[in-house]
Amino acid sequence: MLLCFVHCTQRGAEPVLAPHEGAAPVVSEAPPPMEAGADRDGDGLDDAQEAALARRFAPSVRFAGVDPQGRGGQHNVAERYFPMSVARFLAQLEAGVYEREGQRWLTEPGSFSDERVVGYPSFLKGDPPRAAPVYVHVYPGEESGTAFCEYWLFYPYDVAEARFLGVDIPYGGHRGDWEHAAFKVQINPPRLLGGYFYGHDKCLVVAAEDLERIEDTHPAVYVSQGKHASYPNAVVIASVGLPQAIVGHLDVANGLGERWDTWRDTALIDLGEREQPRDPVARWLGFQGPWGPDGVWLGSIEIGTSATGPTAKREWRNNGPGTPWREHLASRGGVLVGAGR
Ligand SMILES: [Ca+2]
Ligand SMILES: [Ca+2]
Repeated sequence: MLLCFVHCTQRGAEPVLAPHEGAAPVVSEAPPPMEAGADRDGDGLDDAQEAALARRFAPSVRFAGVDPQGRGGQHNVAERYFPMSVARFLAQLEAGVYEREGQRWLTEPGSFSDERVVGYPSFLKGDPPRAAPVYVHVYPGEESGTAFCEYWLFYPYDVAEARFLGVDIPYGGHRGDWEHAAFKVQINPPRLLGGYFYGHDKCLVVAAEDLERIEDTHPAVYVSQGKHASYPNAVVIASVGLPQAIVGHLDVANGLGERWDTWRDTALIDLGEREQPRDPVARWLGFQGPWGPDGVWLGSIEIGTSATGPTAKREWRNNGPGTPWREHLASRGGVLVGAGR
């Protein structure tokens, strides 16, 4: 009965994988240098200045790890599914060659069609921690001298397990996951003006003075284990607004796992604007469909699906208004746990 109520449907067939000895596709996603004085994405900001702002305010991304005190219950596990280079993902999709669980696998090529991305397996772990690029979108704010910096991550898999009426079941996991956080900034002198943290269709707003930061301009972003929602502090918090006795799923964003200071040794790939994308991403930035074939249902309500990409989301170039973080924290019974590092 329970499993009839909570179920995964419209789930694309899993491709049949065979062990493969050949080489994995090799790709380069190196962006062309940003030219000072140029405005190739047509947003009114000097492109070289956009690049400088993106790096100046790039976040410290903190993944979840095992908490020795066990806070987080059944979800107290370390992150295993990390972001991935889109270029590398698409090369694998088109070759039908994947790396999973430390082995190489071969299947039929998938496709990146007008409707949705299909034909790739579940449980792809992404690139090794800190190896993926961060996709950035910088655009001018309405107030003179301000800008917004959005930081987008592509995860090939989102995994989750929840306790429904006391029974643990996998729910909500899906192929293709796009997550992000954004910051409003003052351009000169560079200063953080506020933060916007996303996940589970929420926008959590944080005032500048409440942002955790490194070297003054780099905010911390805590990523919830498996689901990859973004939070401004190390926290354990209900992911849905229902009593835990009915639906027990916690976002464990404790920051005890991998730490990724994205302004150091990370490719920050500027997306440009929807109408004028940059060369490395022009092929896929305008794609409006889901980046995977999965759907998850609670009765007749679709509660999870393969995610759409940056420009298909309403938050693209549209940060705030949202829910004040402290208000959300209190309403969900969230507990700040402190990363201890
Ligand atoms: Ca520009
Ligand atoms: Ca731009």
